[in-house]
Amino acid sequence: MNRQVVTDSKIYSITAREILDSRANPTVETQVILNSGYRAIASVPAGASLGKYEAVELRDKDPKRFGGMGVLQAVRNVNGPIASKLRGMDARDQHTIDQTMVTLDGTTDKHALGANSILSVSLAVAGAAAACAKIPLYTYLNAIFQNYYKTGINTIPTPTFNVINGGKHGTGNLDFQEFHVVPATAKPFSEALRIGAEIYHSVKKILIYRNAVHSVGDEGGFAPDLFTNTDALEMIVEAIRATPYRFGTDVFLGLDVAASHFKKEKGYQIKDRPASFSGKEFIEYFKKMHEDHRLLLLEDPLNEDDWDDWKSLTEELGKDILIIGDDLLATNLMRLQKAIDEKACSAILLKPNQIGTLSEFFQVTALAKKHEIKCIVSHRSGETNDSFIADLAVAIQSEYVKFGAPARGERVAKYNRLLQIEAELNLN
Ligand code: 2PG
Ligand code: MG
Repeated sequence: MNRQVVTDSKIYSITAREILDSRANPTVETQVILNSGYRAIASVPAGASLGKYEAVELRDKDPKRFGGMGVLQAVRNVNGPIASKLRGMDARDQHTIDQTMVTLDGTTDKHALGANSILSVSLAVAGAAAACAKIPLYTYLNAIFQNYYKTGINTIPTPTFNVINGGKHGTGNLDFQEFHVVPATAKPFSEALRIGAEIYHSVKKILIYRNAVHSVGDEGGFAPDLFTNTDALEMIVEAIRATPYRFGTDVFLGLDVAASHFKKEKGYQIKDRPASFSGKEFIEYFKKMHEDHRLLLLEDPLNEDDWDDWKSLTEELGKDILIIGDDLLATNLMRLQKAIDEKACSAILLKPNQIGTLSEFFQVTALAKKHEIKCIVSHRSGETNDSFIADLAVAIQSEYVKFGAPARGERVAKYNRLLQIEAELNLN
C-alpha cells in the first residue's frame, strides 16, 4: 500500500508585522502558512554601516514614530500586493516566488516594495516549505542550492568572532568597525565556539584590569576607548596569550575596517596617526600591520569605489590574507563579477538583506564558488533571534560565518543553532 501522503505546499496566507530588532529599531517579521498547515516565521536584520550598493530597506521616515525608522509601509507591502500575488503558489518553487516579487517590485534596488519586505517573505516561504517536507532547513536549502552549484554538506563553517566593536558599532573611539578572533579552520565548530567564548572573557578581564570601559557595542563585542586601532589588536593578542590557545596556530586575527565609513576627501583619517592616509599609504599600513600581527581576514580595508587600490592590495596581500569585499560587493552579482574580472578581492561577505531574495543570494554564492572566492555568511549589526542564516551557511557550505561576538541573544541564537546542526550531522 502506498502510504505516502501528498502534503499541500501551496501558500495559504502571508502575514507581516512590525517587530523590534536588537537596537530597538523596527523591522519586518513575516509568517507564511501553507494549505497543509505547515508554517514558518522569518524576520530581517538591518545594517548600520550600509554599503552604497545594497538593496534598499524601506523605512517610513515618519519622525513621529521610532524616529522615522518604522516599517509599516513595508509591512503593508507584504500583506497587500505581495500576499495577493503569491497566495496559491507552491512554496517549493522558491525561484518563481522570488522572481515574482522581483518583477512586482520592478526596480533594480528593490526600493519600491523594499528589500526588507521581500526578504522576509522569501525566507519564510523557504522555512515553511522545509517544514512541510519535514526536513531540516539546512537540508532543504542545500537541495535548492544544488540547482546553482553542486555541494554536499560535510562541515560546519568556521566562526569569526567580533570581540571588539568600533566604528559605527561601538561607543568607544576606535575607527575600525570590528576586531576579530578566528579559530583555526581544522577545529570542530563546538571547540571553535569555546575558543571564541574563552578569549572573549580574557579580553574582558584585560579591560577591567586596565580600568577601561568594558561595556559592549552593537554586535556584543567590547567597545573601549584606546589610543590607536593597533592597540586593540595588541590587546587581543595579549588576551589570547592569557588562554591555553596559541596565537598563529589555534587562533588568528581578523578585521572589518569598514573603510568607506571614515574615508574623507583628504583620505583615510584614523587615530593611529595625525595625517590622513592616501590609498597607497593605507595599503602600506596594512602590510606593516600584517608583518607585525599576522592577519587572516581583512574586510573592507578600502573605500567601496576605489577598485584600483583594491586590486593593488589583493595583489600584494591576497596570497596571505583573505581580502573580503562587503560594502565593495554588497552581495551583488554584477559587482562580484567585476571583482572577479579585476582580481579585486579573494572573499565575499554574503548578507541576504543586501540583495533581498534567497534565489539571488544563491546566484551570487554560486558565482563566488565557481571562481574560488571564499564565502562568509554574515549577520547585520541590527539583528533578531532568527537563526535562518546559520542553516543557510551550512547549506551553501561557506568557509566562514560572521555572527558577532559569542555573546548577546541575537548573536548566540545563530552560533547555538550551528551547535545543534553539528550534533545532528554528527560532525564533531
Ligand atoms: C558589516 C556588518 C555586519 P552592518 O559591516 O560587516 O558586521 O555591519 O550590519 O552595520 O552593515
Ligand atoms: Mg563589513
